[in-house]
Amino acid sequence: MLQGIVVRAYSGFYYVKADNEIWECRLRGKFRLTGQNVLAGDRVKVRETGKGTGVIEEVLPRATVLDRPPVANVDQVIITFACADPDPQTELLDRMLIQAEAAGLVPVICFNKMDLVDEKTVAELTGSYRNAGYTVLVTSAVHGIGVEDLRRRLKGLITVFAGPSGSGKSSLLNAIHPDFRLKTGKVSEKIGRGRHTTRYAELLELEPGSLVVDSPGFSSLYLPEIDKRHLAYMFPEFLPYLDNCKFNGCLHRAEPGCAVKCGVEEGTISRERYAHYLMFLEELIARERRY
Ligand SMILES: Nc1nc2c(ncn2[C@@H]2O[C@H](COP(=O)(O)OP(=O)(O)OP(=O)(O)O)[C@@H](O)[C@H]2O)c(=O)[nH]1
Ligand SMILES: [Mg+2]
Ligand SMILES: [Zn+2]
Repeated sequence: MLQGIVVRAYSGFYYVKADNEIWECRLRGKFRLTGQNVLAGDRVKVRETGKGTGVIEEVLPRATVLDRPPVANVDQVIITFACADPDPQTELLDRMLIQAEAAGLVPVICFNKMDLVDEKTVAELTGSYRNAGYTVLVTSAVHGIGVEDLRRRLKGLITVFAGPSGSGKSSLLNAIHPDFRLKTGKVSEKIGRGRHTTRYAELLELEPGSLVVDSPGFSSLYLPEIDKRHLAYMFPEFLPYLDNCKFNGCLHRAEPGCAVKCGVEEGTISRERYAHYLMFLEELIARERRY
């Protein structure tokens, strides 16, 4: 049997790269019974059925998996937002940070289209995330700014570019490697959103050992299955405060003597990030109640 990696999964077809060739594959029937899905990035065993065609017989254990975009075995996620056009939705950004953390991935935040805004806006966008301890890149795919730095970070890894439609994921990948010639699409002037130009997650080889995944944009994301008591630990800037709350089991809402709230008052924790924490906490509590 061949062993390869799914480079693209699309409407029932799975394109598997094995032996430096692409095999068009179907899933073996048993996958329908077990309900197991097969994602781009999955390492699979394929039984050859014809010239360039095969059946996926087995999916090897995954190192990592993301829900959105649906992709397996990536080492790194570059969360890509535009500084403007479309305006960044930090709630979605914070959800994506939690998704990455829950998947065991260290995220990199990339604010693209820096050419569209002034320095002050860039500083405002990046400030609270750098403060929180995240790696934040600032790029312009159109002007090639920050592209070299981005390219360096991809070496030897499988990296997925994730983020809303129109943020410039495909444009950045084209800037990194013009041979990709990925389709890009204008942001709609009327509704101020991207047009969902990229339709499926696709693994692309940047150079031997370095793979990138272009993926379709999305605008909403459920929180992963996490315990509500763990949520605060997924906001890195909360960590120095978490041992200093008055009450054991403090959820950092309205409890007296909450050190996290002190951090917000002092200005070391951003109000917006804290507001998202509270929002996500309510979401997890509501979910618990439903079960
Ligand atoms: N001004 C400016 N425009 C950019 C930049 N990067 C991308 N764009 C434009 O933004 C639009 C959307 O870019 P895409 O690369 O298609 O965005 P995407 O994130 O791949 O979008 P989906 O595939 O729909 O998820 C295109 O018109 C690009 O030319 C940038 O750095 N500056
Ligand atoms: Mg795209
Ligand atoms: Zn607290």
